[in-house]
Amino acid sequence: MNRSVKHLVFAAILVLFGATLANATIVENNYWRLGETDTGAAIGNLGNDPTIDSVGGLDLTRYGGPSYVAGGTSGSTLGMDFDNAYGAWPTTATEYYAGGAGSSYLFSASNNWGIEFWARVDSLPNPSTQDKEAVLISVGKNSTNSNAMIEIKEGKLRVSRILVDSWMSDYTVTAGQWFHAAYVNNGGVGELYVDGVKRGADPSQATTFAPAPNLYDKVSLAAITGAWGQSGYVRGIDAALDEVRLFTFAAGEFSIQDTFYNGVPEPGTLALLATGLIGLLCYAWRKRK
Ligand SMILES: [Ca+2]
Ligand SMILES: [Ca+2]
Repeated sequence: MNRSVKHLVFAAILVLFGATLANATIVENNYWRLGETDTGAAIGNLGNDPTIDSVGGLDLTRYGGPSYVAGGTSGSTLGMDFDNAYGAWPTTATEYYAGGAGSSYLFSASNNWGIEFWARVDSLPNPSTQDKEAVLISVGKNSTNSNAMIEIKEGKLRVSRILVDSWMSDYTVTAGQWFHAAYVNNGGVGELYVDGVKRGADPSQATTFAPAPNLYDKVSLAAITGAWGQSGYVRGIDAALDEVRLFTFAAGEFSIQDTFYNGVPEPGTLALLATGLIGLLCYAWRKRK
């Protein structure tokens, strides 16, 4: 093996190693790509029923007529658009996805979990005349009022748990603009990140999203699920969502760098690197002979 080939091989190994390490601390629980894993999905088409969870097998049922749109970030070709109307409270969502884990729970970890997604809010409710909160993502439980939500209130992103607690982030939503949001329960502290920057935290009341994840057995996109959803308060939003992921991480190990706020890694990238590395090794081996 000559010197330059050795260097190239070494560099390729380093890149591969680095790429593997980049997302090492996040353990995916559920991952809804909202298009890429749905058979026949194309921009403008009615969303599939169900839409596929490519990790945890919790496929979500379609309600109403959400449709595929162009993806919200690099590495995503498709996302999902919801056109819920706003009215006087209580309004009922007409377009959303929802699913439940049945008799089990969404997580087995007791803390250190998160949810991330890309979102584009198409229109905002008028807080004085229309339903005040518009729900982007909700996790909840069928039998109790445990719904926890990431929602829009008075133009800002807010984290809320019905009848328990809520707190505003300082992030003002711009209609029509995609952004990345990540809520994490990080060692018992609720934190909300937008586009990679922490925009709110709840150190005193970590119950916003309960530390005990066994409160949650349902998840919904663009509406509330759980007990409130069943009571008819299926409050929704006029927005598009993309690349929704529930995850856990080792205590103290969360880094926003491990989320998708810089875009979704192309599935081909690692394969391409591996192919390149094998090619280099073959070349070096042939040269030696
Ligand atoms: Ca996608
Ligand atoms: Ca919409």
